[in-house]
Amino acid sequence: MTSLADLIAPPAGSPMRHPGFVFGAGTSSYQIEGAAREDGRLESIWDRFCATPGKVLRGENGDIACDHYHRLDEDLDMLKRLGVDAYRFSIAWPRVMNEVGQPNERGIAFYKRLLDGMAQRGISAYVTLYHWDLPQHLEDKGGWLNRETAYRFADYADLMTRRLGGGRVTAWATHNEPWCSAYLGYGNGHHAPGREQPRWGVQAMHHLLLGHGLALPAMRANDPKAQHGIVANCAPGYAHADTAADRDAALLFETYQNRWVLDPLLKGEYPADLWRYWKGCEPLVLSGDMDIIQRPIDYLGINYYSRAVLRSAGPDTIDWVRDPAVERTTMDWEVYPQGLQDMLEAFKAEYANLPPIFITENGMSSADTVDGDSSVDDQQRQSYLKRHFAACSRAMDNGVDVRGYFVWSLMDNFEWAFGYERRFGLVHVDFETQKRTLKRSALAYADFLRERAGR
Ligand code: NCW
Repeated sequence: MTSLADLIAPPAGSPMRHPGFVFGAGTSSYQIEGAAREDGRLESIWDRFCATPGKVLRGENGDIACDHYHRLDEDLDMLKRLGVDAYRFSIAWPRVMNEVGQPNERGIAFYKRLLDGMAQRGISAYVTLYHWDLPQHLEDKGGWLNRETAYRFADYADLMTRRLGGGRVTAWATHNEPWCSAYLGYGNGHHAPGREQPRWGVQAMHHLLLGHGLALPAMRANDPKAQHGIVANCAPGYAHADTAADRDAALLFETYQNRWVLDPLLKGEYPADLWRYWKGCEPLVLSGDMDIIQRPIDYLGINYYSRAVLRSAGPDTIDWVRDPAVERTTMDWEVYPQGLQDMLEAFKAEYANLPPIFITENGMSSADTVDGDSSVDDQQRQSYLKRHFAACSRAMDNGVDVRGYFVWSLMDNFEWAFGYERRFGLVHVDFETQKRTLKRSALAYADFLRERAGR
């Protein structure tokens, strides 16, 4: 008979079953906290974007979200029940600093309580500094198009690592998915602040990466025992047909999706091919910037969800090919576990100095409902996770140094421009009552983690 743990567990003999391998779950501040106007929290670009008609499905916003700010202890107990080694969350910059860069003690106190609550429960902390909620007053001065924002980010990182470091945090990440902040925020306007010019996306990326590099020295000085890194969303591209043109299309996709971020960080340069994709969009790069950006990191966080299949649509132009027959999630993303293995192995081959990797996000959205007996049987998620764990395991068997894996997400939450409809959680949230219900995937994850710990 298969146990609950078997619904999800990595294969027998997998290096992910080793007790040193870190398993966790993740969230981000704007997606779960709510309390948008409490304790001196400033307006963020997501508050403004949500209030702009037509930007978010059904006009939803993060004002209440999972009300995590007021349900901290309950949520910490839920994490404990899951039995995870680690929890990845982000700090809301607008909560912890005022307009002139002074600390907001009430906001900082919340994260101290969170970190103390985790320590009491034996859960280690992986903390992201920037998961997309820029203070609106900085956007009013140009946001990530303004070079100054990179320096303000470094000040913020300095303050946080000084005030919250000292043994409480296992790993800091500067940014979550700078590709999304830059391209979706400034290039195509799907995300806050909703600016829409490719060349803005490219300049915003440069300043995000610069902010990352500028922040590192103070982070290391303030919290020398912690690991310091960054998190990128990455996806492999596959040629639709085995032709030179389609293979080139796949390569160009990977350049714009992955190398745009990873090459500056790990090679100190933008890939030359990027300017075939972003023609005439080269950013303003000052002398010394690339050295700052390529400062060494201790780990690289990778968020993996899906792959893309590409075909050439003329010189330097690519088309996504959509196969209607393949399995998809409610995000309309293809379920393709093999892509995780392929991509990790390709990164190992491509970057001689690839740091240790954490899969900082992997998971899926589905239309989960609570059955009468308080159960949520999210079969697709159980199978999705099991297959992705197996793919990660194969990459590790082939020599890729993966140290941990965080399921996205701990609980259903505000899924940005898609509002509350796309449910990524291991835990179901009823947004009317704020009742949390562990889905079957969560129960299976907990069972696996209990078994692994020999409890
Ligand atoms: S939209 C997006 N997400 C989701 C969000 O909830 C989270 O805050 C993000 O970190 C889930 O994880 C991230 N990321 C955009 C990634 C696009 C990947 C598309 C794959 C197709 C090739």
